[in-house]
Amino acid sequence: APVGVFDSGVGGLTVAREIMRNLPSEKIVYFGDTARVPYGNKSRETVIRYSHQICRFLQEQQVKAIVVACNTASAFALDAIRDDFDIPIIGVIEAGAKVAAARTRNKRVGIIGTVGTVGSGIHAEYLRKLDPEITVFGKACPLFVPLVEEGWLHDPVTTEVAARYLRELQDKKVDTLILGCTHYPLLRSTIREIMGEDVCLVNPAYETALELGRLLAEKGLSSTGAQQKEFPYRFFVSDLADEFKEFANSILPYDVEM
Ligand code: DGN
Repeated sequence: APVGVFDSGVGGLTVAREIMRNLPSEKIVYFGDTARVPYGNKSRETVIRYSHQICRFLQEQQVKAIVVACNTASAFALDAIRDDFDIPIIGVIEAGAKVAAARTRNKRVGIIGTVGTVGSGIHAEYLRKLDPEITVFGKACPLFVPLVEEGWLHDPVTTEVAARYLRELQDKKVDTLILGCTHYPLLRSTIREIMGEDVCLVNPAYETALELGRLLAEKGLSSTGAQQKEFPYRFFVSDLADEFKEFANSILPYDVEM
């Protein structure tokens, strides 16, 4: 059976991509809620309602586990959907927080994400449970998502925007920074340039793929990949399939069919 992956839109493809790279035997059914994106500035109740609807859809596709690839949906809806579906469900926040707690030396961790994710304070909650001495500094970077979707990954405008957003975290001397939004791993080199070589950048998309591998193994749900006859990845969106395809083809290693 496939793994279900969902996001508010195209961003979760950074998570799907890491699952493809790190767990190549797993099939994926991806759902991008492109009609209702962004989730980053919607209320908790709304994000929970949307997440529920999508999980029901994925359940109909017979998925064996669900990855909530969207940081905002993970922050707001993970507990609610875990209560209502009896397959394993993981979000993207816990795995990133675990790695950040393990990597920080000065116990000052930065988290960047949408207004919703940063405002939820969920990273601080996880991190302080892991290590009460850690101080978390959050900064919402709402302009990053449209810049990435515009394709301005290596652009002076993006560098300028990033420098402004990140100055505060530099002043706080964080030594570890969680890229707490689906789109931000695509800005990794720009963020690296500004934060410098000494700051550890945590990519929750990658960490979540590894966590999914551990979870599937533990539950005896891992695929062997033997005799895969069909193309292992299926994509569904709620709107604008052509735009989705264009973005997907720019970051995935093959041409997406829908
Ligand atoms: N996928 C969202 C997230 O990771 O928080 C970003 C896009 C959005 O809905 N604003």
